[in-house]
Amino acid sequence: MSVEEKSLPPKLPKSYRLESKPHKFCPGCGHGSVLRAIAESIDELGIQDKVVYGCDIGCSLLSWDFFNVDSVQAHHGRTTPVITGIKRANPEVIGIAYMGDGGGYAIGSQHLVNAANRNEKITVFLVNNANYGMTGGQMAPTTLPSQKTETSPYGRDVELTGQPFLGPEMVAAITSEGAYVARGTVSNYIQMKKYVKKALENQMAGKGFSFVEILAGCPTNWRTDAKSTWSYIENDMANYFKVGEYKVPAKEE
Ligand SMILES: Cc1ncc(C[n+]2csc(CCOP(=O)(O)OP(=O)(O)O)c2C)c(N)n1
Ligand code: SF4
Repeated sequence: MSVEEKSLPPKLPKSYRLESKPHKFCPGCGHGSVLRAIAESIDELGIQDKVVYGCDIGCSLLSWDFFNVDSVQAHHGRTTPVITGIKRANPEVIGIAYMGDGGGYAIGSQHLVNAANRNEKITVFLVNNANYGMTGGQMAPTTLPSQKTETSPYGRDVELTGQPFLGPEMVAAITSEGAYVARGTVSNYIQMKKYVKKALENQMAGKGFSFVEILAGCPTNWRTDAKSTWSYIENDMANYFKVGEYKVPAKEE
């Protein structure tokens, strides 16, 4: 039976690659919600045939076949320059770089900094789950003060390791006019999707760099049940990482 002949649940986004569903993320993982918001936005904006999607190293790579769009996979944070190159070679492309906080803010942070500084006309979505998910829950730049991880078993000591990294705040500071920068959370899907869609619209309008960080849960490494996963995102994370829009192009202000 072909994919088209299968009877589908009515609300699956058109841009999903159906052969890769159900997806490969752990139950309760935030990546699935973010990817759904991206898919719905691609559908609503009618850009499926223009999107080139790049995923990083980390659990984001599990989305290499998530969408029915041209896709590429790169190393930590290098998804940003790879998508930049594709966009520069073909400005008609809508380039999306998708990554985790470890890839974007630590191992490959230089790529985010320089693409933002150059105001590259691409879109970066970065999932902040406060740890290195794929490798078993080590401390990331975004790990909260006192948060226990595999490499901070007594809780993160900010005197020793610094304060959690504030990505949208940094990107808003180093981009120039035309950039769109926001932080959303999977605990407010409607708002998060609005930011995701606006970031893509900003690229479609050719205005500048667009960047959205999304707060998300990693229940497998946090060792949390559904209720405490949600509470950690909504309370602990959102108390430190303020959700909202950090930079919008002048005409929209
Ligand atoms: C240079 C380098 N260092 C370390 C690793 C091992 N590694 C693979 S995935 C990963 C963690 C990725 O974490 P993050 O970017 O936060 O994504 P998540 O899995 O949490 O979604 C690490 C450290 C690697 N592949 N390359
Ligand atoms: S390890 Fe964490 S980030 Fe990775 S798929 Fe599982 S819940 Fe998601």
